[in-house]
Amino acid sequence: AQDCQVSNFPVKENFDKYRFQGTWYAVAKKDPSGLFLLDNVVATYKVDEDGRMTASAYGRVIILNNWETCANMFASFDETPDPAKFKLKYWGAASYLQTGYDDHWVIDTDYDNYAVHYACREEDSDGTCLDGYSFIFSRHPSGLRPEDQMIVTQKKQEICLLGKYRRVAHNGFCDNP
Ligand code: DAO
Repeated sequence: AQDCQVSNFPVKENFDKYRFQGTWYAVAKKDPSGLFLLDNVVATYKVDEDGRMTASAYGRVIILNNWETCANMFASFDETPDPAKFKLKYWGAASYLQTGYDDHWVIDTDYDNYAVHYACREEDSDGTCLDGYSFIFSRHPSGLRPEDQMIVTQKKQEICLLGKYRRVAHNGFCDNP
């Protein structure tokens, strides 16, 4: 049986930030409370000259409950003793966009097709997650291959989020930012 303790969630072994570079399309998402990125979410990861992982991301958002726009977000990652566990500092190109400092765990990836991201923002006293979010990324906007879907389903279960995801549409809304 699973205890769903965040500290016990398995993450990618020997995560290689260099192989993770490039474009990832979010194809599914488990939202946190007060969700921000709605759909058309695309993230591009890079490792800069000093070895620091950074990212830029786009996504459709709704600001102040009624204004729809594309958020242009920037992120830098602080490393931790576990190479798959980062702290994500993020901010927007515009001041009205969200800023934050979240966990950014790579639960699993094959670098070429799929990735499972996880962040818990608030842990309960029993060590389970009270408020978290997760992206399922694909290298292709069309989605995951059937063989990757099987692995991803297993990973969703390991992080106690099976059945909590919604599909993330890619309909071109943020293609001309
Ligand atoms: O959508 O509610 C939400 C949480 C998303 C936080 C914004 C993250 C922006 C930077 C993304 C980098 C790769 C995940």
